[in-house]
Amino acid sequence: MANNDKIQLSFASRAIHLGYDSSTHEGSLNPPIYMTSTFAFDTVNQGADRFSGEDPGHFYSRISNPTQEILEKKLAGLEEGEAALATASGMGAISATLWTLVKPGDQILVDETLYGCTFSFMVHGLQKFGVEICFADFTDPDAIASNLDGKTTVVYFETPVNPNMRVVDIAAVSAIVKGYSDDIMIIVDNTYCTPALQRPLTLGADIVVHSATKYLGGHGDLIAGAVVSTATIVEQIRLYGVKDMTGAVISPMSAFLILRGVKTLALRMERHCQNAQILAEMLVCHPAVEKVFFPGLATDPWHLIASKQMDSFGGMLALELKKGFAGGVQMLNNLKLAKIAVSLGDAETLVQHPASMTHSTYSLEERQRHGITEGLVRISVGLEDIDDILWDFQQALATLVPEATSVPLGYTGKDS
Ligand code: 3LM
Repeated sequence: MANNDKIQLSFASRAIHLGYDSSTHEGSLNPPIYMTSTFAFDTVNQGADRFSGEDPGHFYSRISNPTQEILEKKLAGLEEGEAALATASGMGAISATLWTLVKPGDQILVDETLYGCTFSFMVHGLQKFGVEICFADFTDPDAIASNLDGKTTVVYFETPVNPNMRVVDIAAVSAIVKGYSDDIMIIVDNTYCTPALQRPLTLGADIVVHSATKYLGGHGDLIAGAVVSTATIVEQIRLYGVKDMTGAVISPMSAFLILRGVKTLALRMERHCQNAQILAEMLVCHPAVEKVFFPGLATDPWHLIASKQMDSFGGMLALELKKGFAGGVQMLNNLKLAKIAVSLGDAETLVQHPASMTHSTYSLEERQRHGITEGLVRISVGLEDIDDILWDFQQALATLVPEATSVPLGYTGKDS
């Protein structure tokens, strides 16, 4: 949008218009996909100036590309950061960021539970190169304060946490860390929320990372990631983390698909949140269910913190069944509408078993130490009609408690 600085647009409108001016692209309502690896220079001098940074134009798509640039402007604005870098995957964003920021001898202080591949990148990757990884329970301020030391350069966490749905108070962690040292970089993985629900940079974080594969893309048809921060930090990560270290470059086609997905982000998140809330309220009353982990439930231990820092409670939930792991397997195998699949944030409701799938990068002993139980089932609540989602889970759970009524207390669907 040409003049987006002149009026204060809402999030939904900015998600549609920000970062793109159709008048500079032949009036094309949608951004062009610049499928090119290289860019021709008018003169040798112009080429040299592009390489030195004196001329800000593009020169090679491992560094920047016009379609990618439109996406980056949009994501930076939505996260309320100065700049963004779109990458080939969420792991590309995370690894490029950390390779840029740490050196041997540094310590990264990390929440005790992380997405499986982030955990294995830290423990099996960075640690091998002399970076110390220190785990602490970030829901406990004392645990953070007592583990910060002179070697700490980065503090890293997700919230809500994949897969156990703990919620970390971003403002509280930022106050503790910045009170200790302004130089420590606070990185928040905002994949579960997206900026539609939570903007960590406004709560004291320095860097936001994303798996754009998930809600940002929203349709399960691409793998991508993003980093948002100050212009200086983003350029360091672009020119060192991506250009020199990982090469985790986003395809212009994926950038275009995310731009298309983000247009409906606000609308989709609203429906994901509504569906998850209703499903959680049904599940928590179901006789086959032991425990539901969802911050939108008033009984959830993280409800107050989530209410403070999230605009709504998200579309992800987790549960334990009374019959434990075997019960979880039975429920998953009996679902007729929801798909058994990893990933999240798609239109389809996706269910998976973290211990054997997304978090199988932890050993059994590590899962026990890091708060990932063997019976945990994760649900990414999709955009289907809520009555159909409720029906599906009720019929699958009925196989576990055939003696119970098929419509448990708490059911709030249309035909109750
Ligand atoms: C998953 N997660 O099913 P990509 N940060 C978070 C994530 O959840 C993920 C990434 C980063 C899942 C992927 S598991 C084989 C499938 C909070 C990914 C990494 O590199 O774009 O996959 O993002 O939980």
